[in-house]
Amino acid sequence: MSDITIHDPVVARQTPRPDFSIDQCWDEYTADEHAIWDLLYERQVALLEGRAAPEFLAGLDLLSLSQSGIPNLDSINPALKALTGWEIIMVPHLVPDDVFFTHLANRRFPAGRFIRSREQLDYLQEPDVFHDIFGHVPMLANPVFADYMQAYGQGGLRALNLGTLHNLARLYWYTVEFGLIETPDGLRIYGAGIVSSAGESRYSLEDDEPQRIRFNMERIMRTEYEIDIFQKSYFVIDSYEQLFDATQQDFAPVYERLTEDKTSFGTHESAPQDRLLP
Ligand code: HBI
Ligand code: FE
Repeated sequence: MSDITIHDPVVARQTPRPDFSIDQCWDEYTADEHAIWDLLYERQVALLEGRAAPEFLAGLDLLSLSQSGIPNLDSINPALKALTGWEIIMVPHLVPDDVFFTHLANRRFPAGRFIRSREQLDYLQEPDVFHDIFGHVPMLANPVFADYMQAYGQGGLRALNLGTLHNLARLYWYTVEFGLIETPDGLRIYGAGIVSSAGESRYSLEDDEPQRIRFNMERIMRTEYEIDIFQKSYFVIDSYEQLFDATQQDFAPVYERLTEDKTSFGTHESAPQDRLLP
């Protein structure tokens, strides 16, 4: 964590609390930072009609995210808390896994304070306030997905002690970050990494290159991922209940199989058991 350079002066001057949280200091965002948020927001919302899951779009409305500028936690948190008991905390950068999972297990979503520069509009490595609040938070307004995220945090804490964290990180990657859902109107996006990316919002649904595989938790836990290119595989759920139910099973036999049989799949590999969608 120490090699992260912090460009945001409001972040750099703060000493994180023991839970790694810092203050948002919302009134210290500059007009240009708010303008970058608006630019990203307008571009994504235009793209996401007919591409994002209805629950994601509903979350934008429920949390009044169409308001101009970077959201103020003092106004979005009471609305989110009333809906599903979740709240957003501000953090200076990626936090250690155990801290991250502990927050999720307590319905707290860690979001970066900084916003990307105009040179980084299309891609940045580190999650900024747009990726975290525009990408992740609307789905936290959906009760079933909100339950899944808390159960995921609890599972992550268990996985830390079992040495199976990398398997759990894959589950997060292929659902929370890059998940697709099948709806009566066709495939839709609910993953934060896709909805916050202009290019991948189109590519994930319309390009012939990636394979789209029906959700299979153990298969996901065996699937590698690359962080800085469009995904070569997407996993498609039938419902958010399917996601939540997957976290309610006893993980011990799953972890036993993952530990005994180390089979893993590359990002573009297919597996015999895969049920592919067109
Ligand atoms: N920290 N702030 C922050 N945001 C994340 O998404 C995050 C993190 N720490 C760890 C982490 N994600 C990963 O371990 C998860 O992808 C599993
Ligand atoms: Fe993310």
